[in-house]
Amino acid sequence: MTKRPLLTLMMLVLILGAVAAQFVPGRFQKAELYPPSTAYSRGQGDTSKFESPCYNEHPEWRQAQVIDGVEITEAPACEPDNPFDIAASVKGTNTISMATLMQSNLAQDAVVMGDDLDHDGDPDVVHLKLEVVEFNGNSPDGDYLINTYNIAPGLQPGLWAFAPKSSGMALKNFNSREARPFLRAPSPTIRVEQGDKVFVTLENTHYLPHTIHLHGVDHGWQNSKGEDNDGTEEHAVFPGKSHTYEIQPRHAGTMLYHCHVQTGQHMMMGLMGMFVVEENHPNNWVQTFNVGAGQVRHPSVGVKKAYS
Ligand SMILES: [Cu+2]
Repeated sequence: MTKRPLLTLMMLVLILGAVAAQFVPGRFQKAELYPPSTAYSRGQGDTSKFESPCYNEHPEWRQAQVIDGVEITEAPACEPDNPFDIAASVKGTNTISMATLMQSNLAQDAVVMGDDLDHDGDPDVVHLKLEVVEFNGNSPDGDYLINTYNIAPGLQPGLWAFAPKSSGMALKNFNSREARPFLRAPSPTIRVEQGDKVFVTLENTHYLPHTIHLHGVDHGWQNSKGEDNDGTEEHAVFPGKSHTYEIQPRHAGTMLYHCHVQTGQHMMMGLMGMFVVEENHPNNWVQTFNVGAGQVRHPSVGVKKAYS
């Protein structure tokens, strides 16, 4: 009989403990609410204990350097672009050295530079090739899965992006699920000069039809073959097919290119990028593709100009 009050007391302590645990802030929600990468451990005023947000896989890519005569500025950002891609995007995959091309991720016909039509020291005929890539599964930002979308029975892509035509495989190696740094969202910024004759070829490497619509960019309705030049849905480029759009923009500006097939969905899946037309300047070798879509590591003449 003397055991009963002791049992009641123990049960009371357990119940009170369980109630009190509900008020301990963050104790039980943390694991569910936050993906691992955002659960930083913070030292008291000691920044050396901060978890580094950088992989810093390629410290040599971040340095300022000159490749095949192309000056490339330093990249302070975490995930720098491969400087060999930048050099090839500036000089063209057809004129860069083979050693540089081999260290880039670009196919030999990804950025083909042609004649200097106005004799001002830079090429004015530019042939670009874009593919469509799909991202699934892991994000490089953490070891959690990225959101996927049910677009059809059994099809759950995460993201799509246009990518300069590349060489080799899309993943880092056969055991990796990580895309090579060259394949990124958003789609690359494309940069040309006012008056350039630009040929943009979409090689549809994807399983759905897509187009490239050059939104706000000065272009004709038909290309020189009399085919569609506007990239609207009724002129979709089907899987395995390719199509070339021709543009000779008369005005400079910052515009957009995007897929125009099921526009609302395909654009939001990532099939859009900036299309920058710069004012024509002598010896202006622009960085045609900006894969990271951030820092331009080979700034154009107009950007470097000093104004009084
Ligand atoms: Cu599309």
